[in-house]
Amino acid sequence: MNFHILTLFPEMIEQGLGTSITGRAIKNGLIDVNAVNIRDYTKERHGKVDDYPYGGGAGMVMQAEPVYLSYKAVEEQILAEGRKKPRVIYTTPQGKVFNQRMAEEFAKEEDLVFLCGHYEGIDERALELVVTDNVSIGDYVLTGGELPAMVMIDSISRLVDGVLHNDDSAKYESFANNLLEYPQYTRPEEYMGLSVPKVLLSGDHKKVDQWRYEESLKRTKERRPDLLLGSDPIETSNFS
Ligand code: 6GU
Repeated sequence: MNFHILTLFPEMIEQGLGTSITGRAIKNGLIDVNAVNIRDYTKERHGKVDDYPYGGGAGMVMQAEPVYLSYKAVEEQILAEGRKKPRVIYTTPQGKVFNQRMAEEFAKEEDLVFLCGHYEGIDERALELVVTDNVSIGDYVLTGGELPAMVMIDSISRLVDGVLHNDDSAKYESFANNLLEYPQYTRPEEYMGLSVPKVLLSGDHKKVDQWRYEESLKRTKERRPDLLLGSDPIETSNFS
């Protein structure tokens, strides 16, 4: 899986994803992170990539050309290597809110391009020319698209075969079947007067599975009833 990130801050992406599980996945060749500096594609002096907005208003707007040319360079490389034109995700609070189902859909792609904006945004013409998907990570404002791109790349990467050591751990967790994960315990059996639920010590796998399912359901009803109502169901199911 190849991630290409168009950004003014490539070191932020490299540092952020170069650590921990994604860092190991890069070293093992399971994912590739190609952070492309948009500034390398300006033809203006002093690496200028932004300008005042037409019509006035606060802040600066990223110019169309360096964004367009940096995308074209990535597209050219992908096509030259014999792969198809990639989806291009623009990280923006004006996009569809990212969820596990979208992570699963994006994980099927061989290449994904993330376009990270800064300042007051990007010239609309560049977006019109290159973007296929507008995606947000939630209803709040951030200073740039790098953190959202890293959030999405992290959640997509852990769905790539081999990235997680335990193959099962990507299945039985929060949001699989629209349920939150059940509580987990490890040694010791008692801590500060609090005991591990007896069923988990019983060795009866059927009873353990049943208990975990009930805890998942209880937790989802308490904390995220919206998931059960299925406003955005990952898998349509009926709970009674
Ligand atoms: Cl995806 N991008 C930016 N720039 N800001 C955001 C966001 C994304 N999601 C919430 N705020």
